[in-house]
Amino acid sequence: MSINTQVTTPFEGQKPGTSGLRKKVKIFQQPGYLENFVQSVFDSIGDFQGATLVVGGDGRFFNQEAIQTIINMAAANGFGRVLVGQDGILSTPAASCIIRKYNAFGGLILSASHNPAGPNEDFGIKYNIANGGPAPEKITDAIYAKTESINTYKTLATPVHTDLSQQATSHVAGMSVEVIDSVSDYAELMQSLFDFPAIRTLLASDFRMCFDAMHAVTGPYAKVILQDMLGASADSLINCIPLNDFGGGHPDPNLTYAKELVDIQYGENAPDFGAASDGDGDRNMILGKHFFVTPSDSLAILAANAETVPAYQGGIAGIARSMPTSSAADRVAEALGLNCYETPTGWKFFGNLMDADKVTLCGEESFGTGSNHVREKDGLWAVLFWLNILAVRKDSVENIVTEHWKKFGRNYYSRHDYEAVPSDAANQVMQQVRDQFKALQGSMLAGRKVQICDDFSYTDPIDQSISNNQGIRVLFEDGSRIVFRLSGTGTEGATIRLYLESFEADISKQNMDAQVALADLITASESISKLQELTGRNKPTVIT
Ligand code: VG1
Ligand code: CO
Repeated sequence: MSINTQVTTPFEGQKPGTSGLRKKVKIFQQPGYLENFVQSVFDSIGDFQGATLVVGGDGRFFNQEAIQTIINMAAANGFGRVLVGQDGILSTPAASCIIRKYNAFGGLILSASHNPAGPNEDFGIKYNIANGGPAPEKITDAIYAKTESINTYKTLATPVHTDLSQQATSHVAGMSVEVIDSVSDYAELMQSLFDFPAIRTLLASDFRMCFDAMHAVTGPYAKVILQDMLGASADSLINCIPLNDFGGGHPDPNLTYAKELVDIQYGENAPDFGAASDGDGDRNMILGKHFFVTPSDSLAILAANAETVPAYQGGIAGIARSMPTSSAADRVAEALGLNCYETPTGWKFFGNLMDADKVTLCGEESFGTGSNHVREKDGLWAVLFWLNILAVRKDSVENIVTEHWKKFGRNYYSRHDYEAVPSDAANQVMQQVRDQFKALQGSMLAGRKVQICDDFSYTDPIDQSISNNQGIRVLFEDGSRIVFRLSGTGTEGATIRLYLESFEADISKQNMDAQVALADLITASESISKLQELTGRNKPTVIT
């Protein structure tokens, strides 16, 4: 079959952000747009002739069309085999699992995660390397540089359409295309990690749960694992049919966007446990009866209870968290004598630490937790981890969390997002704080002494690569923090994230509402940033 070397010209702005390239579907639908990016990936990753590429996505609008394009380009570029999830479906952690299990060269994951989907919404693509994790910055930088100079891409002169609806192997210009079960490899991995018999017993008792797939990719995974393998009742799984527009929703598992689940968990006769995951299945939200577990606390609690899970019974090597994530996990690491690392935001920074066995568990405040079983954060893994803890400890979510606070202290934590702010205003807010670094240092703010103000930068302890400008930190002597960061995943204007944290060791003061406990820091953050004044917003879009 003949290869077509198609002449093209660069598109502006094909720069991967925190997690891949995300743009409006309409932008991706321009002729050559996806092709330019995919060719730029292929030109930046080394010699893959005859090797295996994993392809799959979260099922959003444009997923299947993009997969057909990628299959033709992979064949024209010399890959030997493509593994693709049935119907084009692979959750992000399942893709990571499959890349590792089948020794693939890498994978292309089609997702804009929790961003809404549909013809007028978002699409995304990212490249994961052979360890199953997101490509590190040196590769994403090379990909971006290539998109700026690209002049040809390779595809087949006569495009082939692969039937993705059946598990079967076919051949495209000498390359084999295997349409595989999207769930089974991942389900098998989960079974090898957790105490399935104990969870099955828990679910067979009077314990009640509710899992919300938010009409996104985890529906089929939850059905197989929670329902078929673990015996959860059908009515305990909601919104489990993946839709290409996620039912018009915003599959971001937080207190604002997962409203249906939150109403159930805070309603009358609420289940004992509630959980949700996001568009591509790498995030999780954990709820108890009338109780919300912050993602930062969740990471700390998983670490403190790791010995309840068969896979981690022998102990864990260490914990890593992204900079804005609260230091609750650090307290556990300290108490257990474990390694503890603080990285920039984005899962790509955890890969080296896990590959070098420096850490076992990783987490982000943005509802992401995971371990070295794959190289992505993993929503259902976190749900199973919690179920495993509940099965072993036979206690409520609320008790487990409040007991944890009593032992380690409570890190009050909240994130305020101001979404789709004009970029100029967002940059002014950041500059406003930067301009005060000197004056703030050593001064009193919100009744506390400021210890350090800086732009967070990170040197990777394994390969020594440096990442600068990863968020502005105002650190107080008592361990409290105010952090400002601009999002790297949005597709409209800029999103400002304001992260707030304070520590409370006094047991009698650990049961306040986080917004109340953090009120003085919230006021102080406005006084130093003029955020609301400069953006014209009088409240955050989302509070988590
Ligand atoms: C956000 C989160 C970050 C996460 C990233 C990708 O990035 O803050 O912690 O790793 O999304 O998650 P940003 O740059 O918008 O703050 V996902 O679930 O979109 O793959
Ligand atoms: Co996601």
